[in-house]
This record gives sequence, C-alpha cells and structure tokens, in this order.
Amino acid sequence: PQVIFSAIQPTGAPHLGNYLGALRQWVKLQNEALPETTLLYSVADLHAITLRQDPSILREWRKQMLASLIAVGLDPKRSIIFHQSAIPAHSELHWILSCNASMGYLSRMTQWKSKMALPENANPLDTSSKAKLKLGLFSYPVLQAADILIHRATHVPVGADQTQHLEYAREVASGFNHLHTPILTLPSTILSPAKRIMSLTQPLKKMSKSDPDPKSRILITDTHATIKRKIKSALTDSIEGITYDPVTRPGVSNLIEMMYCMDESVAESPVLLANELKDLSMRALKEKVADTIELHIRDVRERYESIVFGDAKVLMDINEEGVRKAKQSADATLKLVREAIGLD
Ligand code: AQP
Repeated sequence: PQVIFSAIQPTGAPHLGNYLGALRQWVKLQNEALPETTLLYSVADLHAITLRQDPSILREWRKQMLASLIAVGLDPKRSIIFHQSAIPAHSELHWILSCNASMGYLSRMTQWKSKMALPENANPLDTSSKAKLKLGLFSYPVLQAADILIHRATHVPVGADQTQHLEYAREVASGFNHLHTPILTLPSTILSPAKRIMSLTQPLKKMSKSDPDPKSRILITDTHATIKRKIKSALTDSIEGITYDPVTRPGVSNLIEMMYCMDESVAESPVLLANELKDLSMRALKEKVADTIELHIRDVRERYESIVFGDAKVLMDINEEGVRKAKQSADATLKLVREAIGLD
C-alpha cells in the first residue's frame, strides 16, 4: 500500500506558494486516497532551527502551522499530523544516514547557498566570516531524507523547489540498501501542478516565508484588504495589455499563474487565461486576481481563526494522536535499520 509523506517548516504562516505548491495537494491526496493508504504530514520544526529562531516565536509558529494544516482541510482522523521533533527516530535515522553522507554531494545542493545568499559555486568550507555555514543547515537534506525514509514513504508531494532534495533521498535510500539490507523504500516525487509561485516584489525569486519583505507574499491568513493591498503593490511592468510569458513578463505571469492555480475552472491554461484578460489594464487585472484569491482562501482563513482562537486542547489532542501513530510507523523502520547495521 501507498505511504504518502510530506512536511512544512513552522517558519511563519503558510503563503500561497506553500498552499498551491504543497498544502492543497496534500488535502487532495488525502481526499482521494484509498482506505489502505497511510498519510503522514509533519510540521518540520527541527528543520526550522537550521536558521536561528527566537524560542517564543518558534513555539507560536509551531502551533500556527498545526492550525493551518487543519484549516486547509487536513483531517486528523484520516491523516497523521505531528511535530517532527516529537519523534526521536527522525533524528536518530538522520545521524545513521549522515555517517555515510558525502560532503561533496551535499556541497552541490543549492538550499544552503540560497538561505545564506551565497553564489552557486560557493565552497562550504570557505564562506566569509559573516556567513559561516552551520552543520545543521548543510545537512538539511540528510534530515529531510531521514523524515521520508523513516516512514518508508512511497510518495512525497512537494513543490518544484524540492525535486533536488527528493533525488537525494532516493540516493541515500539506495546507498543504504546496497550497503546493508534492502529495507528502505525509494520515494517517488509527486509534483504539484502549481510548481513555483514567485515573490510579488521580486518575481524571479520564489515566494518564501523567510523573505524579509512581508509584501512579497500572500499568507493564507491575510484579510481581503491585505490581499488587495499586496497584489496592488506587486511588481509588474508597463507593457500594454495582458500576456502570459514568464521569461519576459515574470511579474504579470506570476499573477496570472496564481489566479489560474487558485481556480482552474477560470480557463484551460495560464496562456488561455491571459488571452481572456488581454484587454484589461494592470489595475483591473490586479483587482481580479485579488478577488479570485479571496474567494478561494476565505474559508481557510475563517477556519484558521476559529482554531487558533478556539480551545487550545483541540490542537494538543490532534498532535498527541498524530505523534502516537507516527511513532509506531517510525519505530518499526528504525528497528529494522538498527538490526541491519548491528545496533540491535
Ligand atoms: N514559492 C513556492 N511555490 C511552490 N511551492 C512552494 N513551496 C515553498 N515555496 C513554494 C513548497 O512548500 C512546501 C513546504 O515548504 P517549507 O516550509 O518546508 O520550506 P521552503 O520550501 O523553504 O518554503 P519557504 O516558504 O521558502 O520557507 P522558508 O522561507 O522558511 O525556507 C514544500 O513542498 C515546497 O516545495
């Protein structure tokens, strides 16, 4: 049977990139899953601390992310929802895998470079004093591989920015299986149809929770007025008419893409949607995009508010139940791994 696993870092409220690139897909997979499919969705709090976090803010974000997962439509009766740090087996497998992880391979991964704003060819041992690379950030993909492999996930739904890490997880699994016993499952990537939602202020960069400019992203918790304001200030261009061309018109194309992904019934493709809207002014386009987002995000926002401001015990119970089930799944794999390497 299938085992679906994915995770999201509690580094702020999810934005439309997280929603369209990951969370909405998680819910769809949940709702369409066969009864024998296991679904595990984790709040990756151990990944969040690869960059420095204020403890009280991290505590709040962990809670907000759990609430967001329920608000977007995950059902704790069907999906196993849990904080990563509550399952020690994730960290233990990370250590075991890291003992065979190649520094060369990891140094070619792009994430630590992008998080530290370093160029593509940056050397991990030679970063300037103001940008000292920490071991945790460098081994981020190994922990991610451990997250997936500890549950022997068959499928991992992610946005396009994560394909490199999934490839790495497969490498790690086949390396382990080759070296020891074939017990780890090689996970397949499920790419979301909304592959990459871009920043509103710098449309050549992906929309990100950790972008210092809050106007660069729309949160699933934003009010209609905030959505309108952010879309209105989104960077576009002064070319007349509306067309979809991500290379020459990244800003406008991102708006079209967001509108199309929010409501695929509006057109058959972003190109056709742009064609339908071709005579609109930029201002009118922005209003339409903001209204479409609002129409489809309003329920999520309202559910989120009722959970966050409601009875705290509800979230605690959801996490407790999720941790109990995730622990069973993780411990079963860890037992096999420990046997395979002689730690039983
Ligand atoms: N802009 C995006 N477009 C499409 N998908 C995206 N995802 C993230 N940004 C976009 C997908 O969201 C899932 C969870 O991401 P994450 O929180 O684990 O880490 P991230 O990819 O690093 O996301 P952020 O928002 O940029 O967080 P920070 O700023 O904290 O690093 C993943 O499946 C990802 O593909």
